[in-house]
Amino acid sequence: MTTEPDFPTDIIERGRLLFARPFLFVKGCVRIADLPPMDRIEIAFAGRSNVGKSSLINALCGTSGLARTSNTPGRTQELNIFESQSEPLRIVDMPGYGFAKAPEPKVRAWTQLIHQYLTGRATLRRVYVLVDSRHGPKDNDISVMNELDRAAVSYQIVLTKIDKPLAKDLEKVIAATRAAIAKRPAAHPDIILTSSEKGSGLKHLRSEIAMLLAANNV
Ligand SMILES: Nc1nc2c(ncn2[C@@H]2O[C@H](COP(=O)(O)OP(=O)(O)OP(=O)(O)O)[C@@H](O)[C@H]2O)c(=O)[nH]1
Ligand SMILES: [Mg+2]
Repeated sequence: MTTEPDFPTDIIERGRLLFARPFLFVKGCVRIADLPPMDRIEIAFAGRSNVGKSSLINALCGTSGLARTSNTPGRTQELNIFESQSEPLRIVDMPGYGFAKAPEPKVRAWTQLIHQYLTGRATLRRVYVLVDSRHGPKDNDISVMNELDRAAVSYQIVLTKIDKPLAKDLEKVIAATRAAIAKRPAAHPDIILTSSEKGSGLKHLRSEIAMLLAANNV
């Protein structure tokens, strides 16, 4: 298993405190016009349908029912907004992409909403692109990375559900993911390994978010 970067202790502590205090659900947005004003830093969780975006937000915030999760792909259908009560930080849970079974007009509307949000939001400081650790990046993940590189929006890959694959298979997926992000201008060089089920990688992710706040002078 790869090791996590060494964060300064004050950053680790800030990350812990940030998520020890409540995050509240603010609203679900089906249109860009519904989004709250750009008055704070935003981070978004994007990824294929069913990859574990909503579960990871719940695990991160320590609140099981904050974001709605489901076994059925296509659970999250809006840009769901959560806000910290202690820091000027907003978390956006996005609908998943690549869900072929949804009705075509819905898929088109989601795709457009995701695209507009990811490439046109000035306060969006980091996109966590979630990738299933059993499969590695797929074509639609690569398309999203291309789009974020073009728009110069910072993103970081999070491998999800690491409780599922065998260690040797996970190592192969990590290597493939490293190769996929090498030389990408907007990609963070570190990959975060998580399991919402086991709580793995949460400290790493919280520390990255605390780093982001510090880097933005917040
Ligand atoms: N084993 C395991 N299962 C997980 C993990 N994270 C999520 N799941 C399961 O994966 C399924 C999908 O999780 P969600 O969090 O709803 O996924 P999502 O990416 O938000 O899905 P959409 O909103 O449909 O795009 C659920 O059945 C979760 O219980 C994990 O770390 N380990
Ligand atoms: Mg979801």
